[in-house]
Amino acid sequence: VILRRELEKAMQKGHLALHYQPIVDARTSRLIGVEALVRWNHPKRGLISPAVFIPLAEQTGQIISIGDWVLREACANISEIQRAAGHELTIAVNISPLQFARSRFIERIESVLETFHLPPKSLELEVTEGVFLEDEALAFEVLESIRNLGVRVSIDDFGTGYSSLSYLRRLPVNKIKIDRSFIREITQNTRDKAILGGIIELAHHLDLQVVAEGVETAEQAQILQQFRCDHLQGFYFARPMPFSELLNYIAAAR
Ligand code: G
Ligand code: G
Ligand code: MN
Ligand code: NA
Repeated sequence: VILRRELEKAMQKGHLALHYQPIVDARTSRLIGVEALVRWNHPKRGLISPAVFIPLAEQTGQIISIGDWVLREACANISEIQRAAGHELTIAVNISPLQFARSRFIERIESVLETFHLPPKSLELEVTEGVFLEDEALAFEVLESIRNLGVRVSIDDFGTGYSSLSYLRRLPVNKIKIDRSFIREITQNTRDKAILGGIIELAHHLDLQVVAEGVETAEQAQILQQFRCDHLQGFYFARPMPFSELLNYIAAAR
């Protein structure tokens, strides 16, 4: 209960911030997008991870207002990010199942795109397989509406949920993000490597793009490149960083 009030205060006082993690093309290492990751800058406790306060916010319902803020903030920053890069980039925003199921979600997206004059394809929504748990038919409907807007959708943490690969066939999404637990041991574990290769090949047969998360070493990046993984994200390339740092990073990479 204390934390709930604290989180309320954090939002009012502007203590939430977005960090951005670069996502690169697997072949060229060129920057193709960034993922927005929320942080709580607590005056006493320092930086608090979303892994701590997002589950809390989901319990209290505060995820709705936090999610709205994250979406607006990310969209407010994107044109400056694109200007710094000198080319179009995608900004990926994590969407919690509760946000997704809300009746006015699509209108929120439309209104934010309009406010910031954004081309819809600049925005990507990352949803987990959790969005299908509550009301599968509704989830498919929302995904269709998002697709009709021209906004992209990726399945985050792919492989950790309940869905099977054959389920993928029916999903109106553009991309899967393979969970980092599948990447961690690919250099030592031939089974993990085989699974990874299989997922990538199948996704490509279904015309889905593939991002690998949690890439930490050059060896992992090389294997993923051999498997024709499209995009890579992880500490090997860059850590999540504040907006101002991202602009410096982009300037240095050009
Ligand atoms: O940034 P970090 O790796 O600590 O993120 C931890 C978890 O919090 C991840 O699962 C990530 O998807 C989630 N997360 C980060 N930012 C957001 C956000 O803005 N909204 C939601 N719903 N989840 C987020
Ligand atoms: O669930 P989601 O994929 O949105 O989570 C993103 C989280 O993964 C962020 O908290 C981010 O800090 C973390 N992350 C990003 N790259 C790496 C990496 O290379 N290794 C590890 N261990 N975590 C990473
Ligand atoms: Mn994510
Ligand atoms: Na993820």
